[in-house]
Amino acid sequence: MTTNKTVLAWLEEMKALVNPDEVVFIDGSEEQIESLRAEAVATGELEKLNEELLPDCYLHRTKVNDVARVEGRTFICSREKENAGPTNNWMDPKEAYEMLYGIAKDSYKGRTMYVIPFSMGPIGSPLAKIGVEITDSIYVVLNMVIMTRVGNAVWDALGDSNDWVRGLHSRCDIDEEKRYICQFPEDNTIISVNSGYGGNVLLGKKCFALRIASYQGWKEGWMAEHMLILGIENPKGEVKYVAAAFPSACGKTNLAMMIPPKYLRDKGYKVWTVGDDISWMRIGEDGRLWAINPENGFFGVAPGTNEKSNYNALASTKKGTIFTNVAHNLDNNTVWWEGLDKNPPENAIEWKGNPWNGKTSDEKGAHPNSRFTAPAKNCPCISSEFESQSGVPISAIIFGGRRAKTAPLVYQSKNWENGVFVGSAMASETTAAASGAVGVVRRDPMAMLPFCGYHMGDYFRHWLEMGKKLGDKAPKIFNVNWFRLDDEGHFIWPGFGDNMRVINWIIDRCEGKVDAVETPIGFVPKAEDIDLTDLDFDIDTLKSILEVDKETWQKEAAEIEEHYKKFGDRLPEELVNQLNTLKANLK
Ligand code: GTP
Ligand code: SPV
Ligand code: MN
Repeated sequence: MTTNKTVLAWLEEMKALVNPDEVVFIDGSEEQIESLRAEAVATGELEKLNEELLPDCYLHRTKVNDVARVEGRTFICSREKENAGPTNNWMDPKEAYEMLYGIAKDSYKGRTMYVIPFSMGPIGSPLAKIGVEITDSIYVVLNMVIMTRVGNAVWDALGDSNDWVRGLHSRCDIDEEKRYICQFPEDNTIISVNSGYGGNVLLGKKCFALRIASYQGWKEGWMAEHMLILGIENPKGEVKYVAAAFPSACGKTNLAMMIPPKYLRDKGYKVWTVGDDISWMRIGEDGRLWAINPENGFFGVAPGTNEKSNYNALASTKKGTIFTNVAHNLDNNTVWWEGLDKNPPENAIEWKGNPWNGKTSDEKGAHPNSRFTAPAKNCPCISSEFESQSGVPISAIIFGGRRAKTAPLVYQSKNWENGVFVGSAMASETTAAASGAVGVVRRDPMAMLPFCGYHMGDYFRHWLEMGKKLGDKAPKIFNVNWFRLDDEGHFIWPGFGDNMRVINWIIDRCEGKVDAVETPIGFVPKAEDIDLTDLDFDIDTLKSILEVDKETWQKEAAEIEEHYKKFGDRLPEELVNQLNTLKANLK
């Protein structure tokens, strides 16, 4: 419990609003967690899976209308509309509070109010921040216990401070028409109603660690980014860290846990996971950029995860994991999803809760955005720096997306400013991680389109300012694209563990060990510098995906110009100059 007056006053206010039958403080103890699991099993909210094969693992199904983030119903409620910028939905905070409190009023009647104190980042780290979420869902409590650091130690770390984020979640009736995910960056407040799906309700994740934190980072001189953090150990035992921003369901978890090809493992290369989704970064006393992963678990995409594609993610799900919207294999009380193996269960329940025969059905067993919530400590390649209070120093920042054509496998920006341009112009095909059409190319600057808590023109300016402060200690900025398609629609590059071949080139560039070819968009590898040992992949194909086609890029430049118009006079001059330079280079 806490004696913090600001917390107690807010809890009183919330309790009067939502009117619960009971209030329970989550203390982080194993006994309490176990009793909540039992209660959720008793009500059917969770199903307990096979204790021998999947100890302490559970299955949950959300409502069919509630399976992904809802960008159209996500709002930034800044006092000035202009400050939310052209890429966010905006609502006046006064009106938003009134409407949301109206929806939440008495919504916990007959239910319990759970109070979750949580830390984003190792408790007590100077890079960490604290939040308090109240919820009426045990599923949310148990997911937050995996995804963040929860319990009494958080109250101790908070003390009397008022520097904490308020999060109100209410399931209400899971009514899509009344679903709202609202961030109030100026008030450190989040209100989420009428959803029970991950990214909408685990308020520490996208709502706090990106939307609120990006705003805090802007005001306080640090960065909150949609980035994985990966350590690469070379045969000498030296570890270099990279951070990579890819849009939702574009490969962060996979890259963060990849297994290098055998010939590299034999030489002594190793990969260490620090984070798979979010990175908070500050300039350290040595002038370099230092990053922590504010999370404590992985909320990963299930479909496509298998022994081969992502061994470490699969291994992470073998105990203490909550599966959401996957298929339930009734023969052995385990779970299944598309791409797990070639042996779908015959006697199963699909994600919506209907009987399902995976051998004969044309329907999917798991939702394309079905997820696992797995403790980070389960990951076989979790970094020894995962709990580090100071984080890890970042050598390279990598942007990337799903582009069937246009973007080469990898290129390096010319400098920080040019790298910010590359990030600001990023585009990717939409995925099932958010509701709406899938496969449509859209501009998604720094993979932050759905997550930036303020005007994106100001966000670009903040990136440029960070670069000035970092000077020659700034990480080098790269762009990758694992998703080039051939004329038959197959991925050209093998991807997954073989991405290590590209990461090694990136590290070599950071260390000045390899040259590159200068093109109008940046530095591209010489094909022979991407090591293809033991890979059935010919060098001409590699050349074809390293090529920068002028005509295609002229079209791309015209689209970037169009995209830039939205930002009006808040678009930094430097980026306009970058675009003009690109256009001139392409002449
Ligand atoms: P969020 O959790 O939504 O932020 O997603 P993410 O960026 O962590 O994506 P994730 O690693 O879960 O990958 C999403 C999908 O992309 C999965 O279906 C993967 O199998 C697929 N994928 C990941 N890496 C590669 C790759 O290198 N090549 C190809 N072709 N597919 C990949
Ligand atoms: C994403 O969509 O980028 C995710 C999953 O990582 S969610 O938590 O739903 O945002
Ligand atoms: Mn994500």
